[in-house]
Amino acid sequence: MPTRDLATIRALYKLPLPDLMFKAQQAHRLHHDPAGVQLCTLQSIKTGRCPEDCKYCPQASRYDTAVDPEPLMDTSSVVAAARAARAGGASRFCMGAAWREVRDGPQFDSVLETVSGVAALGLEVCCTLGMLTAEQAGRLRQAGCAVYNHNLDTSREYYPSIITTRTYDERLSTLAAVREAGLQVCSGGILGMGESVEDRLKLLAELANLEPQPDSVPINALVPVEGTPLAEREPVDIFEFVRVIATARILMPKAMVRLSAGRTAMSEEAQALCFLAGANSIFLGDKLLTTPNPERSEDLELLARLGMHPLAAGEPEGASSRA
Ligand code: SAM
Ligand code: DTB
Ligand code: SF4
Repeated sequence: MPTRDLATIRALYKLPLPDLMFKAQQAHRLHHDPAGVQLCTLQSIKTGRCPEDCKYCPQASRYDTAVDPEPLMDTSSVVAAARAARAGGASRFCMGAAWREVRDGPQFDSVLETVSGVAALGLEVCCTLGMLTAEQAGRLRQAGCAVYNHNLDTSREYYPSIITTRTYDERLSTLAAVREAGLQVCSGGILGMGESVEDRLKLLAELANLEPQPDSVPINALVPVEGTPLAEREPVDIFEFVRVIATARILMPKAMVRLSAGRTAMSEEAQALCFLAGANSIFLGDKLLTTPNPERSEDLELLARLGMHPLAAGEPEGASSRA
């Protein structure tokens, strides 16, 4: 079992970039196809009017942003979107709702029906619906959901500067409930919110010390959105971003490390560096939940130029063992 104390993590992060990249690639090749990238599509199934105060989020009702609120989508509309995503080459379909938490009742019942419909298309289903109990996570699993996304976002220390309407421990309890129900855990964070490098390393330590470790670790670059308190943040330094990806890859070698939000502000070369550092998943399609993402055709072309290929559904974790 590798040591995952902060000093060791810091020492890794601070290695000369070529050494860090080499270690990350070694870890990557032990558990993954180094040329494979999982393509996921995001769908916001309930948009805006969120009661939480996450300072980065365009969907929080307390900030005046350009997001048009939308009530919960019905099952047939979401299944149609999922079918289109599958036709476009996605193997995982992630549904997000601007909820603080899941509440039992007709809306959750509708989400369960939607999950069954999307799973029946052969897509891997991921949901991100806010806090939930183990019982609710179990119902999602029974409906065909494979993965639950719930981000820690940042270090425990920096968290209260970003979110005050729920605690770090509540985040961790939801992750425990997700695990207890037998769902895969997807949890990561956002870089570029004004946190220090040390905060980023503490986030990695939190994630890497979960037992078991997350199956999937999304690393988002903040998408600064007008109207949110973080609208004016400077973009994160790309080499710092790449270092976080590489460090995450070394600390959590079996996880899918996802190059998530923020790619529209990155060059193709920067994204290629992220793949070389061990990122092996991206969101495909010109919209994330509410903010822009690169065009599907541009992404497919970039992968082709790099000689990389999409991973099929169900293939990733531990599918290939290469030295
Ligand atoms: N409401 C649920 C929750 O917060 O868990 C699920 C949806 S929420 C939009 C999912 C994640 O998107 C957040 O945890 C955050 O990490 C990410 N996110 C939201 N706004 C973002 C932004 N402007 N830039 C980067 N990531 C963002
Ligand atoms: C994650 O870590 N990133 C995705 C997914 N999980 C749900 C969400 C990114 C959202 C970016 C802001 C938006 O489009 O609203
Ligand atoms: Fe709501 Fe999630 Fe946005 Fe926070 S990140 S405001 S909980 S939708």
